Amino acid sequence: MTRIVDTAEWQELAHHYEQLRDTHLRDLFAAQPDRGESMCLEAGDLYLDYSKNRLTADTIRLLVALARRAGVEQLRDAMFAGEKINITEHRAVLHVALRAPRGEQITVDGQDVVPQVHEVLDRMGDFARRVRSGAWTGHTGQRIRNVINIGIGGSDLGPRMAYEALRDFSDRSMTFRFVSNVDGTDFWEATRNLDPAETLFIVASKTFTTLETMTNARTARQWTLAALGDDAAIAKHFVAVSTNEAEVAKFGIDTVNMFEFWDWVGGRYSYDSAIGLSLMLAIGPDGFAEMLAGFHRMDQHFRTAPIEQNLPMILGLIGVWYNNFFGAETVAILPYNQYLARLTDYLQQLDMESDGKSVTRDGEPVAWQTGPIIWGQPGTNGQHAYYQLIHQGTKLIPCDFIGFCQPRHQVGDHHNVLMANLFAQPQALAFGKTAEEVRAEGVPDFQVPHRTFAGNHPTNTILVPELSPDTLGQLIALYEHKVFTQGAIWNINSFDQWGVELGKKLALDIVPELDATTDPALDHDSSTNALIRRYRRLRG
Ligand code: G6Q
Repeated sequence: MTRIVDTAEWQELAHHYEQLRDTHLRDLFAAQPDRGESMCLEAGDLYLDYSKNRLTADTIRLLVALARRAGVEQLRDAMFAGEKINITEHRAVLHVALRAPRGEQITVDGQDVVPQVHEVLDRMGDFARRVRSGAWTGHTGQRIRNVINIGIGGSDLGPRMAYEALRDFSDRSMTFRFVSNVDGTDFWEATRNLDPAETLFIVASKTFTTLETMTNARTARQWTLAALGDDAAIAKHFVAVSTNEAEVAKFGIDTVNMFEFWDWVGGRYSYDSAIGLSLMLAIGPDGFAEMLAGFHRMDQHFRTAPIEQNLPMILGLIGVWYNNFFGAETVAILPYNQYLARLTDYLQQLDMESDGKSVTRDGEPVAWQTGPIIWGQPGTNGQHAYYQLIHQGTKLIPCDFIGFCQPRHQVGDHHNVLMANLFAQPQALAFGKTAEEVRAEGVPDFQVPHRTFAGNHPTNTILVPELSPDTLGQLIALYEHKVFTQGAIWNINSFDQWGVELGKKLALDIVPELDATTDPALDHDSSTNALIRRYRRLRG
């Protein structure tokens, strides 16, 4: 198979880059008066303005040709058809089935999976209604007021992010917490002021063998039993979300209280499966269904829109343009919404775990850059911290700005101030400020170079009418499919995670070596041996 970098489409882009690399956004805007209106796309409720990027209509045409050559559409269709495109694990990749409406058909190994999805959603809905109404009580008959999700990585970041995002839609009389770190502090802080008689734990783990999660789950069981003193309490205070029924039973959770998902749901793509149970308890089954409908709306767009109008594909292609031709190493994602405080953390895993690969789907080393480093925080806070480097540093950092037209709460004129910042930053990043402009402001000569802004820093702006379960679903699906598009172009498997699997095993050998009652013969490298010895000595 021809390597993507050896195709005529890639070569044309490389040539085009040489022609365009020094062109300033100021000139692109001057040459095309309607650029701000023409370089934009809409899908569902999302509006993407990509005009402040260092590209022309020709660039888009060439990028679209690259996507066709790379077979992005064919891989997309294979995903929707339930083919096993996760080749290293021989699994289908069907997070899109998690939000398929009742009656739609998506088959894996000849079996339609949509009815199973809805059966679990119905069970989740029933459970959520009982807990939220008080019909489901704790062991002593008290109402459940606290829900703690125990999980890590894909079994934590999604529900945690979405709970934060949608907490304004949640039952405010209930407390929701998330324990992920095996650092005992995480569990201790999450439970320190809670009453076990009113607390429900959701143990969320696809494999139900992850060291951190199982350690936290065992501690949670002890914490519950220490207060309630009766094994029978476990059935009222613990439910599991997993693909592994045998391990759930072994842990002591009645599988009647287990919510299932399937091996064709990747961890980082799973929060709209039963992994989102904590979120459903918070916002209710109807809110959850609304979110799934939002996801589905973007899925439909991704599946049917031509590449030129396909919002996730265009976003992915613009990313390829900077990653592979401009040599940009990172992407900043900057939501101007405090409820989205954890969005970038979530997208960091989605993108970096999916496309952080260095061999092709055929196992050959890649000779091109793959997934970027994703980082960022909600605006406006970052403006007072690291935006300095984006404006005046030496690195090229493409940014996604995400804003909402309606605030969740009308608090004075805060929202206009917030949004004015969202509009002003991409403007300043694109157009900068010339030395002449700075001088004309009366700035003393010695300061002029320091107060000059080169501009030409690329940004996307995504505008959304308002934050809701529906638009959150659309936004997350947008980024899922963006990551998909890029992985398809780089010809990597975006759906395995062998680096994470490695991490799950590495510590297992060392855990017994830290036990103070033993005197282990250490046979690691000299650095690791010395560190372990020092730790043992200082731990006492
Ligand atoms: C996600 C990854 C990883 C995984 C966690 C938790 O795609 O595979 O982040 O979600 O390691 O795994 P379990 O759900 O099996 O505990």
